[in-house]
Amino acid sequence: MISAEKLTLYELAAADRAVRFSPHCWKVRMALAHKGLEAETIPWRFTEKEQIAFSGSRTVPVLVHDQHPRGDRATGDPAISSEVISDSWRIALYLEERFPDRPPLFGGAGSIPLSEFINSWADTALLPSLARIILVDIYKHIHERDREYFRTTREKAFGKSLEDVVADRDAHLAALKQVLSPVRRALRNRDFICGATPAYADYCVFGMFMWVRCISGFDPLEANDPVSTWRDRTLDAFGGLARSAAVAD
Ligand SMILES: N[C@@H](CCC(=O)N[C@@H](CS)C(=O)NCC(=O)O)C(=O)O
Repeated sequence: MISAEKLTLYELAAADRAVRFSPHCWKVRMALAHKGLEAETIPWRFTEKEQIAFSGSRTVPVLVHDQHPRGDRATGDPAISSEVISDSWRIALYLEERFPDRPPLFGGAGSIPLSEFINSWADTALLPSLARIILVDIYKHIHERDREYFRTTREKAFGKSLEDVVADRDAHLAALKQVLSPVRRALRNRDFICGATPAYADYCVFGMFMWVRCISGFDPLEANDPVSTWRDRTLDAFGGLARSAAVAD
């Protein structure tokens, strides 16, 4: 990136602001690393809606891409252009379009719909399955200012108390194993969902496991599960970026 550009990423933080646990923010973190881009990250909490109101979004990730005149943003010159993008999928598309000379996230335009399918699968099948295991861990580790909001909104979504949602862990683990079957099968013939090296579809699934890793001490995968081996490989990508991320105590 030329020195006149700046990327800023708003991402969800736990009570410990170093712990960034949003699955969707992790998709973007990995996408930025894939493209070799650096971003300043700003911790954000569930109830700080006014802090991202400028984006028109009530959720993170939110990415701001500023371009400054004269190649030097240290002069205090106002940005000549400032793009604000919310929603991890839209951010991934933006990065691919704005940084075409960097490694591709999708392996060509023809693969974008397939990656979108994987992203939707991760959000609608894998995320709820993992939520049934870690919901109370999230509650325990978020800032106390966020707790009532989190409990109210999530209990409304699940139609029961957080404690009741996670009550039958063994059943939820069995269900998760089943949900992960397509990933397990895809990994029989290759190291990553996208092939020999990871790309955005991997990050869509991996983001969900970073969510669990950063906010819960519990590992829902068995060590001999190929999904666990794939997760290890992805934890090591980009110099161990994800492996070195702060986790909740
Ligand atoms: N489809 C959105 C989902 C974003 C989302 O749900 N973010 C959560 C954090 S993981 C959030 O900001 N939640 C705020 C809230 O629940 O009020 C994306 O992919 O970016």
